[in-house]
Amino acid sequence: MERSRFLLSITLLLVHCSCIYVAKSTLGTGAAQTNTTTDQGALLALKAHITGDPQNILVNWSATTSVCNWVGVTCGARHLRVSVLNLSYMGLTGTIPPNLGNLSFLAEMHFGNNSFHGTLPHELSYLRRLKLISFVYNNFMGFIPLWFGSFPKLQSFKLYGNQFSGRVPREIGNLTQLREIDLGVNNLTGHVPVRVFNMSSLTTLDLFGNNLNGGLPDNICQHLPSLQELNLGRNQFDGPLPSKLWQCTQLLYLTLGGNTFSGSIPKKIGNLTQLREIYLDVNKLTGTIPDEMGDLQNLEILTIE
Ligand SMILES: *[C@@H]1O[C@H](CO)[C@@H](O)[C@H](O)[C@H]1NC(C)=O
Ligand SMILES: *[C@@H]1O[C@H](CO)[C@@H](O)[C@H](O)[C@H]1NC(C)=O
Ligand SMILES: *[C@@H]1O[C@H](CO)[C@@H](O)[C@H](O)[C@H]1NC(C)=O
Ligand SMILES: *[C@@H]1O[C@H](CO)[C@@H](O)[C@H](O)[C@H]1NC(C)=O
Ligand SMILES: *[C@@H]1O[C@H](CO)[C@@H](O)[C@H](O)[C@H]1NC(C)=O
Ligand SMILES: *[C@@H]1O[C@H](CO)[C@@H](O)[C@H](O)[C@H]1NC(C)=O
Ligand SMILES: *[C@@H]1O[C@H](CO)[C@@H](O)[C@H](O)[C@H]1NC(C)=O
Ligand SMILES: *[C@@H]1O[C@H](CO)[C@@H](O)[C@H](O)[C@H]1NC(C)=O
Ligand SMILES: CC(=O)N[C@H]1CO[C@H](CO)[C@@H](O)[C@@H]1O
Repeated sequence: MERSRFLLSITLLLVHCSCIYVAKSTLGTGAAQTNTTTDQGALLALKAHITGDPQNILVNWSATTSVCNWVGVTCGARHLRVSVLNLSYMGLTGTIPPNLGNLSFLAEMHFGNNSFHGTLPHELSYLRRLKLISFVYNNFMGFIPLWFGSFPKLQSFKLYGNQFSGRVPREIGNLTQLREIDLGVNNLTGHVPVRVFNMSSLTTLDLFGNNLNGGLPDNICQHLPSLQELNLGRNQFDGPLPSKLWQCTQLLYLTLGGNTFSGSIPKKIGNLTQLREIYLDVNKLTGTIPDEMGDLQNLEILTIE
């Protein structure tokens, strides 16, 4: 009697539990499906904005298969929402529709080496989980939107090889997780906001081949302890080389060539013992090459005009 009542209560408990479980999982699947539909809608809108796909790569981007199986698309295991969109090297031509801002679980956006053009819709600012943005080697134009400063998790921001114009927004300085900034080979003008030289998370700062000008803060390296690559080549930077450059002790690559930097090469450059490549050519530097440069044991390339 006791035993059967005990068993009954266990059975009831199990039934009870599985009811809750079923209810929960139905709810979960429902929400996921709704939002998978949202993701599908966003990507079909992107497909509709693609005017050239010579290799017919997006042929299976259709409602007959789940978005998670579409080429270039990766879904997160937990939510089954689109987390990575990798359209690099697909030879695509087209524009970015505002609907991409609906991919609310997107963490990585790789659009490199295609022929996307036009401007970036502000709806992309809804993508709060973004960690990586790469639009390298496309034909995007317009200003770098200020809302790039609003991605709390962004680690890598690459716009190399487009036609972005205007200034480097100071809002980039808000991105406390940012490690890589690559804005090279665009048409950016004006001064680089001091805040950008003050982002202690940075390992790469590449502004090569723009029309940026002004001097560098003398204490530039006090706030960039992790910097491994600094590329400011082919711009219109001027003034002296920062005397505290030697404090960027992790530097591997230093490119300052093709500017109008003046004055002498700081002796303490010899303290940058990790340096592998240094480009100082085509500037207005004067004086002699410091003997201390002989201390740079890892140096493979040195150009000085
Ligand atoms: C879609 O196409 C890609 C390559 O063309 C292929 O790897 C993938 O399996 C296809 N997916 C489906 C669901 O057919
Ligand atoms: C993106 O796709 C390209 C070509 O399909 C591939 O080479 C590259 O490794 C991919 N990148 C990532 C981060 O998956
Ligand atoms: C997706 O985004 C577009 C444009 O930003 C919007 O009009 C639309 O309502 C969104 N669709 C869904 C299903 O959320
Ligand atoms: C990417 O595209 C650029 C310009 O179209 C080209 O110079 C570069 O070699 C390409 N990168 C690769 C790895 O194919
Ligand atoms: C950047 O941070 C400042 C405060 O430090 C804040 O006022 C501003 O709204 C932020 N900008 C963006 C785009 O998040
Ligand atoms: C770059 O900007 C300058 C002026 O800021 C303009 O005259 C020039 O046409 C631009 N070049 C391109 C390729 O957009
Ligand atoms: C640079 O960062 C330090 C703290 O990390 C802060 O005290 C200083 O005000 C910042 N300078 C600028 C110009 O943003
Ligand atoms: C910089 O290098 C000199 C030798 O060239 C050395 O005496 C000095 O201690 C080094 N300073 C630091 C901070 O590493
Ligand atoms: C689980 C999940 O991501 N739910 C979201 C589905 O989409 C709606 C509307 O876009 C959001 O409010 C939910 O949070």
